[in-house]
Amino acid sequence: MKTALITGITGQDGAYLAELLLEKGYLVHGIKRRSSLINTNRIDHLYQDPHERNVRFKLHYGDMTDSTNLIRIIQETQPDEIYNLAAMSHVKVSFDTPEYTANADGIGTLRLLEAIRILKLEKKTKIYQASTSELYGLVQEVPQRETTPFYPRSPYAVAKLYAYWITRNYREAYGLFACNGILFNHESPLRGETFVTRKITRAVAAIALRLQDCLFLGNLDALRDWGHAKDYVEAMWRILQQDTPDDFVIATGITTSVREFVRMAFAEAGIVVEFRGEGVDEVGYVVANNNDEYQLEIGKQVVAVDPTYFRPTEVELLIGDPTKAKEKLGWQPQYDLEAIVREMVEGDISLFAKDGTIHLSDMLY
Ligand code: NDP
Ligand code: GDR
Repeated sequence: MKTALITGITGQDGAYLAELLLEKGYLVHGIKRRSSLINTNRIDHLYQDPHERNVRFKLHYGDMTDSTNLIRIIQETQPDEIYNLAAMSHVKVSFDTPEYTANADGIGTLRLLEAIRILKLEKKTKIYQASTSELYGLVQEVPQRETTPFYPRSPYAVAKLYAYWITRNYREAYGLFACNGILFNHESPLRGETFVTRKITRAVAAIALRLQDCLFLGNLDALRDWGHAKDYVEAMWRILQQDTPDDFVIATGITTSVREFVRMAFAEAGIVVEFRGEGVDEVGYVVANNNDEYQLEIGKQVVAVDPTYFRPTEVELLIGDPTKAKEKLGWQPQYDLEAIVREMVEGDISLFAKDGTIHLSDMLY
């Protein structure tokens, strides 16, 4: 039985990856940081009573900012594969907490790589680093591929740039099986509520159910290459199953604006939204309602721009070229954007129908 250690197991990708590895027969260890409330909703269905025999899913308290803790967990678990998914992953928040982001996302990766060396596990333990399309930042070339120059545009992306290069350096310097997956945005019903896709699908559900009036967003022109998290964790696993360590772009090759995502999400609920105006004065309003369940009047304004959500430096256009992953990993995304939007909107409508609470966090970023 292979053993995997996942950092960031309570996150969107951690949950899907844990599920995938358990299906494949792995013993899965996850690192979870301490929180004042239990935040294991995404992985509760994988829970196994630790007092039973043959438990294949185990959680350990830990933090990417604590080397002693990481070394000890790796020593105890002796993993064949480490997936480093833990990060302060919100681009806008990284402008508020730049030093912490550098520590957790940048130096945190170094801590794991050094732990492998300190414990002399170079021959045994492979490591996957969650690199990101944010590395490309200011457009240098489209579509972006493995050889496209990086130009990070946020403290998050700069921290991830360090993590990318330290991973490559440990591969070249010490022969570690260390790989970067340069993943473009990937979404799902498990996506954090303050990333734009989930913020939109939650708002569509809340507006349709008349729990919320209007959705406030930042840059509607931003273009993203959106895939499904389930497809992308499959790519992570495939990257570590190669004969030699390498770096791969994982993307769909199709880009869509935030504005278009909003239209698609409302359309999924039967509500047709159009936009008028420009810049901070742009608004989205209802032009047709094809769903009798939702009492939304024609002309109602449901989207507005709030400059609070603008970023000091923005990434305007991401579109990835997944050719290398297709050829070498045999990887192919199964979901298109329409299917992703449908799953997310349906998920949020049923969530709000059960519990119609708007949380404070819905107002942030
Ligand atoms: P999430 O934000 O959903 O999950 C992040 C995880 O990291 C959570 O489990 C979080 O714990 C944990 N974490 C944060 N800080 C620390 C810390 N200091 N110590 C230990 N754990 C910590 O991210 P995703 O699942 O979406 O992304 C996974 C990884 O992939 C991240 O590194 C992200 O930067 C990267 N990435 C994501 C992409 C995407 O589109 N989703 C695209 C490219 C890269 P808690 O639950 O307690 O907050
Ligand atoms: P991103 O994701 O920054 O690409 O990082 P996010 O969904 O936050 O933003 C995507 C684009 O939408 C614009 N936008 C808004 N974003 C948020 N969050 N809230 C808004 O109200 C809003 N309005 C417009 C943003 O400006 C941006 O252009 C995600 C994270 O998962 C990273 O960890 C990962 O590395 C990258 O994807 C690839």
